[in-house]
Amino acid sequence: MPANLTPEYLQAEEKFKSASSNLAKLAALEEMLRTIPKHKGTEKMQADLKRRLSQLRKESQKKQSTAVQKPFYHIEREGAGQVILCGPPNSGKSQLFANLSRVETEIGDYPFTTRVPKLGMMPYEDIQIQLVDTPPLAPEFLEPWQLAMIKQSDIAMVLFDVNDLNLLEQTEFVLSTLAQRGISVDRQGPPRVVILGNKTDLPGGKANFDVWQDLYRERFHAVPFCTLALSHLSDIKRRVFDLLEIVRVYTKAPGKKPEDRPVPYIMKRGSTISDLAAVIHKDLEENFKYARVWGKTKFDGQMVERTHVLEDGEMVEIHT
Ligand SMILES: Nc1nc2c(ncn2[C@@H]2O[C@H](COP(=O)(O)OP(=O)(O)O)[C@@H](O)[C@H]2O)c(=O)[nH]1
Ligand SMILES: [Mg+2]
Repeated sequence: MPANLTPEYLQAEEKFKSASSNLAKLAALEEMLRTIPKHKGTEKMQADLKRRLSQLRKESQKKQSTAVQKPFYHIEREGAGQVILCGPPNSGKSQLFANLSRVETEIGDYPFTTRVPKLGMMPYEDIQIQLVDTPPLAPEFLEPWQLAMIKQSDIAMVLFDVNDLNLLEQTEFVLSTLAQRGISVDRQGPPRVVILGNKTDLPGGKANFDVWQDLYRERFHAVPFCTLALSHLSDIKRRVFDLLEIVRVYTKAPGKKPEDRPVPYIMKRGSTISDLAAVIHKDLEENFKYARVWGKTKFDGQMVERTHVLEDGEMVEIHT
């Protein structure tokens, strides 16, 4: 029998015993799982707790679904794109969410803190990108809406804790679950999938990442990651922006100076000036004569035709 059960654990166990509703039992079980000392001696107990949690969850869901409709979350898109953070329990989703969006969510040293999606906005230079933090992708907690939500997003960022003892099991589960929903992890999309091997800052983390990536070399390319490293955060923001395949375009009226902090139009990469004109106003598109373009590198007030393909950061002046 494992020793070293903490007073917190024993207290949670008391709560479980005296709980009269399923909800209270669930809360107590989660608390037990959170406070149980994590070492070899308690592995069986941990597994048992997870099994009981899963069973109880299924039971209470069954009850719910006969009484009320199952929750389904459709998230209104906001900003320049939607990024969903997903992955196994404790992989760092909420931490990453918090570090990217500066909105508070529960960050816990235990698996099942996030039960419903949480929304935030991630600033990227002068635009905002929507972030969604979600419950774990784990057999005992998977909800149907989670996959529907991933499928509808622009980018799914899948985090793994490369030091987790169950990493391989978790990877197999996530890959097969995504595949079942027709979500491919290799580039095509939508959604575009980014796999992060998180917590590489911990001792052995980099080596664990390498072994894992080597093992899955044929299936995906993961990014070695640490949610606490500022350079990793700015790299991932840039990558998100690139994967969204959008360009920011600024407009100004002919003969006027640009605004101080102009708000960009967000256009799909490959859009032309004609597409932009149509977004601004139908008349502008119809009466288009020419435009002048100022670019980051190439153009400097040159006249262009309506077929000019917009590049990120361009300032456009449309003449009718
Ligand atoms: N050392 C280290 N700890 C991390 C990292 N990312 C997250 N954590 C910690 O891992 C624990 C679980 O993180 P959390 O974001 O709640 O996981 P979630 O269940 O996926 O939402 C928390 O204690 C985090 O602070 C990381 O890159 N390095
Ligand atoms: Mg979380």
